[in-house]
Order: sequence, then C-alpha cells, then structure tokens
Amino acid sequence: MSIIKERRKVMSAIRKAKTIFLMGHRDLDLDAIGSCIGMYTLLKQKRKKCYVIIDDKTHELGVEKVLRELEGCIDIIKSEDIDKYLYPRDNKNLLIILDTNKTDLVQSKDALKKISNKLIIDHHELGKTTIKDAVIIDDTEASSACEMITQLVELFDIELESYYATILLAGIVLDTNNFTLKTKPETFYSAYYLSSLGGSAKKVQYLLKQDVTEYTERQKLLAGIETINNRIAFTKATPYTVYRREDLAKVADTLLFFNNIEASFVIGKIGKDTVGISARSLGNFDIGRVLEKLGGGGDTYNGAAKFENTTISKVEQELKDILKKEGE
Ligand SMILES: [Mn+2]
Repeated sequence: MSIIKERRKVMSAIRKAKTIFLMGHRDLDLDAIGSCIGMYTLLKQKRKKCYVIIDDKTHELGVEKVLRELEGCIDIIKSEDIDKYLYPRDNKNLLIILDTNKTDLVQSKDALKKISNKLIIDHHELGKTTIKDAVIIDDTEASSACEMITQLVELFDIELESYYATILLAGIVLDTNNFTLKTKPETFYSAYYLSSLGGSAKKVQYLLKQDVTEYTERQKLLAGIETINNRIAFTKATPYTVYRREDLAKVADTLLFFNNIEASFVIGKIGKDTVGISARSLGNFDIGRVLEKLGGGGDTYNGAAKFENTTISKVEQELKDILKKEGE
C-alpha cells in the first residue's frame, strides 16, 4: 500500500523513538542510499538522533560519489559501532530498513538483532525471507524507495537541499531505467517534485556515469543473446571474466528492451568459484518462481541466484531445463 495511506504507521514509529538507525540493502545502489539520505533529512528536521549503517567495503561509482560529496553531512556508522549509539532504553531505538525487506540482504544483520523496533519501507515484493518482526510499509506499485520517500518529503513539507533532491531523483532514474520500467504517473510526479526542489537531471547523469571498462565487459555479454519461446532472453558470459552482481543485473535490464522480450536471464561468474544468475521481468513472467527452483530468490520483476563450485554451462543447462518446462 502507498506510504501516504500508511503515514500514521510511519509517524507513530518515528514519534516513539529517540534514536533512529537507517540501513539499506548490501551493495548499496543509488535507490538505497538515496532513500536513506532522504529519510535522514526528514528525521533530522523532526529533531531525531539518527545514524546510517553502512558495512559495504566498496561502492559502485554513483554511491561512491554521493558518499564522498556528503562526507561530514551525514552520520555514517558501521555495525560494530551500533552499541555505542544505542539509546539506553531498548524500546526508544528504531531501525528503519529501506529498499529491501529480506533478512539476508540487509547491510547489517547485527542491527536486526540489536534493535527490536523495526520499520521497513520498501517497494520489492515480500517473500519467505522477509524480516518478520517489523512494521512493513511495502508499496510494490512504487518504482523505487526514493519515490516513496519523496512522497513523504512532500507530505511533511520537508526542506530538501537541491543536491539531496538530485540524489533521490537519481534513485528513481536508476530503478526505472530512465523512466522506462515500473513508471507510473506518481513516478513522474515525484520526479517533477524533486526537480522543483532543485534536483538536477544533469547532475543525475553525472551520478550515473559509468566506467568504460565495465561497460565494455557488459557489452560482451550482449553478443551471445539467445531467446526461448521468443519471449525470454538469455545470455551467458565466458568463464574468464568475473562480474559484479550489479553488472549482470544491468545486462538483464538491457535485454528487456528488445522486441517481444518479457523476461531475461544473465549467467556469469561473480567470484572465482561462484556462478550467478541475474534475472529481470516486465511483470508478466514470474522469474521469482524459476529462481526459487534453482535455490535463488526474487519477485516478479527482479531476482538472482548463486551457485558454488559449478560451471557456467551446468547452470545454463539447469536454467534452460526449467525455462523450457515453464514455457510449455
Ligand atoms: Mn530500489
């Protein structure tokens, strides 16, 4: 349901808390960091003590830029420091989890253990590994966590500096792949609102700038596209390059742009002995179900799976067997 309709739940959780911790999913992207930063600003204006928990050791380029440019403006802590900042009475602490609802994907599992009051603000579908003991605001109709936070920012008339508006806009641009996926009137409205606060499309482009070498590596993956039943696109990497999970996901996004394609699967090495699949769907083909059969997970639109000590061709065969059955 939309965050506007559930605003009372959000505000009551916030009102009760003295100290608030924020975290996104592991391997932060601009939607996760953008929604954290937007929420942080809102909470600061409500005079709350708050901290963003980041355990990632490396960041993708856009997140790296944002964190560098905001150095000193936001209190960022690591899991190991949580104890230092906890309010003495446990029920006065609140943990807000943004852009994910899954136990195994969060920045800090320690935070889940140490803070009993939890609030999830997310746009991904719920699943088996959804955090159980949390108040959940889950709007699967929203394009991004940044869109949800923008709605709150407008509702409470929060002052957002133009650079912060740019970061939230970047989160929306990223998750919608330039307003082509999951984009609704509300999404354009949020983009309009952020832009009216000084959010800059040009600066978004700067945040989303890519690395040439990584781009070239991804392009290589497009050389071997196959289609199954004319509506599922599939491609695999050579075993010689190790990709980041985000890179496989970006290629899967790209595959959705081709004629008739409803879903896409990309296989590549994501570690020396680890093979990964990243999958995307426009919504008419349930990739989550396919990935679950392979031991992975996801929802209708996004998903991934990981395999240890195997080869790309073995994973390919397993996936194709399932896809053929699904397609029948
Ligand atoms: Mn997101």
